[in-house]
Amino acid sequence: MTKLSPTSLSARAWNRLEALRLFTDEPGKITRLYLSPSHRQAVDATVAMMREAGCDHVSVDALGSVIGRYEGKTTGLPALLIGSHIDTVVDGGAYDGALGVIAGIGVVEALRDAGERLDFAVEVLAFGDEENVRFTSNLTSSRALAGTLDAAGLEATDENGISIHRALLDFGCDPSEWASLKRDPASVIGYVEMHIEQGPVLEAENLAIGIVTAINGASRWTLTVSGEAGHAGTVPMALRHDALTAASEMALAIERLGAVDANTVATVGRFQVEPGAVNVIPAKIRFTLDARSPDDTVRAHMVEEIASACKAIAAKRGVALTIDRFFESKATQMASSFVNGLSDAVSRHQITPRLLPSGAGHDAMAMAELCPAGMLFVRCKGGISHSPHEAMTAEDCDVAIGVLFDFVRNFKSAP
Ligand code: HGY
Ligand code: MN
Ligand code: MN
Repeated sequence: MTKLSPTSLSARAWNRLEALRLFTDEPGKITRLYLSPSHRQAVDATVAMMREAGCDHVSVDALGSVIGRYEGKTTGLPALLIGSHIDTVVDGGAYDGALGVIAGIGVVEALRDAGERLDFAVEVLAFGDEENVRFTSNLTSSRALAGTLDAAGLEATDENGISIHRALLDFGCDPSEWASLKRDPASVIGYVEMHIEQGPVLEAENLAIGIVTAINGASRWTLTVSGEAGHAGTVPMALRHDALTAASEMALAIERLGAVDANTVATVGRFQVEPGAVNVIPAKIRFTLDARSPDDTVRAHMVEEIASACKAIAAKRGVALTIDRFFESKATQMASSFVNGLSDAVSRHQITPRLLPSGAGHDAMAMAELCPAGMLFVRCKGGISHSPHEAMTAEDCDVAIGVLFDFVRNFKSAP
């Protein structure tokens, strides 16, 4: 088994990661939202990287995903898909998503450098709408390939009222082609995604790599609390209908209910105050909920409790509450054939195979609707992610690409 020469491949991969991190809409931070100007730059750079690495065909699809195909022994064979996303959160890190795309490009480059063609094609996919930050729809680009996107998904708007449909036209895509992106299941043999762990387990156990067993399900809501604006100097405390203090009590209830089960989490990530003046009692608060669990029944019960608690607080405080449940994803099991194949590849690299669930969502959730899916986790510093302090090492990147390359070369699609 020829191991990858760490200097050439991982150096090129590492340089590509460093190149991608420069594409941002907020200088000094990494903010690359779906269909933003920096996403367009990252798409164009990824096209060039895929070509440079030896992909036979590179294209940008109707939803802005970059697709690089490396043919097998003959043209047109079913493909093993290797993907992740190149969009980021606001002020995020350089590795969440990008690592999986760069690793896929690295595998194609290793095959090309070795002059190898496999019994299947390899396609590298750089999705653009995984973070669900700009628009209320999520996993749009991967769901389009899986065939689970509906037209309404393209009407989701951002906070400026721009729809995905409109943003795609401005991006240079033709959104009317979205339905044609659905892959024929016979044309794909599986999907594998490499991603930083975004958690502390691998680092704590001094492991560079882990194998994902399942991805937690998630519920995401926007809650709007409407109280009564008033003069901060004249309205007695007992007569107020302060939207902010009501929403704050709801946020604390969410924190309490999210902690009931050891494996659940509940987060208020965005909290917008109107009118937001120092001497005006807040009239309206719009805040978000992100609630997750590996068990869909537990999550359903938790969010039911959260809704009841928020409604009771609204009634007690005399404010109005509306809840927009804009995203829901079920817990997703990874295919056992992939868990086993990835474990074997990890063992061949003298690393103890560590199986673990993913608290974070990934494009693999969408792709698992199309074909068998698997994920490799790579250690990241302090488990930190969705932060400018997200970090990993070039050595772990090299090991990870070596394991992925090994998995791909030894992959046998199910009979
Ligand atoms: O939020 C998530 O789990 C993913 O990073 N979008
Ligand atoms: Mn991610
Ligand atoms: Mn993320």
